[in-house]
Amino acid sequence: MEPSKRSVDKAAQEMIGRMARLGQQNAWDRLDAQLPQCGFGKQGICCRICSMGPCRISKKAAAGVCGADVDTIVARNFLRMVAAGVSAHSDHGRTVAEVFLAAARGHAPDYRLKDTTKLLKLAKELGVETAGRSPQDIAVDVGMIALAEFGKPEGTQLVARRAPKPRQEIWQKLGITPRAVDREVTESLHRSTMGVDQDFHNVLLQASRAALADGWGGAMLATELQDVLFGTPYPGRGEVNMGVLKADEVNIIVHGHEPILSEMVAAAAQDKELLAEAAKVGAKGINVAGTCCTANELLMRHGIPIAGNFLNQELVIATGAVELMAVDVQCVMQGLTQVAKCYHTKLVTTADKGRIAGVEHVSMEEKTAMKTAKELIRMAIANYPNRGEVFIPKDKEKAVGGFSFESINYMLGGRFRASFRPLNDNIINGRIRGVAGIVGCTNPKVPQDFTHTTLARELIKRDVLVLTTGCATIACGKQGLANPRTALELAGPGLREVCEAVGIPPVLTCGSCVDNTRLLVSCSELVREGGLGEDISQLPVAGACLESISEKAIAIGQYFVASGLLVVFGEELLPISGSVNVSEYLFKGIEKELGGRWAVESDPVKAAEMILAHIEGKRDALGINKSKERKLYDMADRRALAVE
Ligand code: BF8
Ligand code: SF4
Repeated sequence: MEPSKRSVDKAAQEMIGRMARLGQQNAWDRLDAQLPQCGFGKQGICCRICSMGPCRISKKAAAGVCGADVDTIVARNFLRMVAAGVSAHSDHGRTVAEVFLAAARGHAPDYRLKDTTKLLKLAKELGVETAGRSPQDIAVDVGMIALAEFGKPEGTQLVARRAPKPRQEIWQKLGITPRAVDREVTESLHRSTMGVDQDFHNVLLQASRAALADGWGGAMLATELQDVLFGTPYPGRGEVNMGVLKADEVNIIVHGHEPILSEMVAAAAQDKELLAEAAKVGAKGINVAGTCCTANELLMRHGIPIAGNFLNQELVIATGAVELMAVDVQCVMQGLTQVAKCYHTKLVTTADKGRIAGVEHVSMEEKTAMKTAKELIRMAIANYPNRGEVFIPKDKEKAVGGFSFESINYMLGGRFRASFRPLNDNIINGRIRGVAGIVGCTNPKVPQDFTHTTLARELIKRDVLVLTTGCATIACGKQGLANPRTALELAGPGLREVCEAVGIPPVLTCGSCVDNTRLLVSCSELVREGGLGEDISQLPVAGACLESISEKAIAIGQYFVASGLLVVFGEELLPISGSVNVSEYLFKGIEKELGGRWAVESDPVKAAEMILAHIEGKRDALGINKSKERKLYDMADRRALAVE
């Protein structure tokens, strides 16, 4: 297949072509070898959870051996995907909580608590006494409470109280206020095992509760604690795409998810001794770049360049310019081992829970983090003289990263009156029609980056502010959409005016996949600020994930929906089509209960229309489309609303 059909990213196209010429395999080739993929799996109608199976629903067999019908099977599979996604985000969150606690206790000397303002705010929220206490002492209590949220025997998630009151009441009424993360994941697995929960609706209610334990629990805590530990992101410049690799420097790629590793590697790369060692082998410096969500974390906090997103991971190695790729957890393709064998690149696993057969393992422990990071860099330096032919695509784009909830608040309102007011006002007056979150991965079934970026362009053109996370952020970055200079040209007049006045691009990079919780917090703030209804479900806001690979994306989608939002997903990527009842519920019925719903659409232009129709419907219901007609704003109004 033509490289241009596999990716819209020019650098990726070059590398795909090069790998094909060299006879090297990547995910696209492996997908070809898998075709045609199993139609039962696509529809979610196969079950192999007990050994009377595997069973699959067909014209010949309307039920599994145990009698489970198609609704039960599809719903159970969906619940298990959600539970796996929740476990991934939340286990990441737990690791952060452990390191946070160790740092507070002085047991992780290389980590410091960087944002004590956020620490105090979090402490207050969690009921920790702050008066007359040192940040360390406060952090110990915060860390203990946070860690308990993953496995406490009683009670519900504390940060879920951030949701607007009516939202919390909806959850209570349905009995889905999330409890401890471990409990929700365990119960999900129990209920979906053979012979337990066999009412699809009941199964899907648990899917909502488990997902909420992620969005308003484990993942939210991950973001919060990471901000305290590594600093809350504020906008800063960076660069995105494979052109960030340097021909004359030692290139190190950090890949995966937990900033526990990448923060240390980034800091160690500035060590004078190591720079001198690099010079000794003829390198002009040490260049750290990221792929996938770890890259987002580094761009958000330090402006460290991003080499690419999920489907770039193998291509980056094929440049021949990567001395070492250090990976931790999630979205790390085992296929990397084969590509790395074709080059001098050293692939190293660092998380004890994420090892790859035949790959060197250097265990990253919080007590010795800096020592380990330096060891990794020394391995990379020692590998520099082994480089063969290097081919680095030129493409890279400027991007502004760092839009946390706090920084959006600050950018909009200014230091002295940090607030969402200007955003609410501009939504109410119609200059901004609404807000859309574009999240998710890249999938070889879809031309890489195509849907995320087309959708983003369509939405900003129509005055919808776009917030991005995960690999969608990197896709937008690669296409210049996170660069205010180029992206503002593409924005509609109202959005452009506001963005120019406030000094933000129309596409905001909000971080990694766990940072989708920043979007939830922002939605709560839009409600709290006033004028846009009482609950998240009333907001002119939607989420979209048209390129997804991961169970995490399903968990995110479900917690967005259970928070009251519309989520548009790639059609082939949501395996529920085998059950009419499950589909009906997730596309329609759930809206009556939770105010949000799923929709599927693979065409990004049509998806944009769907989102716009949703946004305008919400605006009509709020009555703000009418008020716009009544009130024409003059310059003084505009200044009052948008400037500063
Ligand atoms: O958590 S966007 S491919 S890297 S799953 Fe993975 Fe998807 Fe990328 Fe990050 Ni999120
Ligand atoms: Fe088949 Fe039922 Fe066992 Fe699933 S649980 S494999 S449907 S017998």
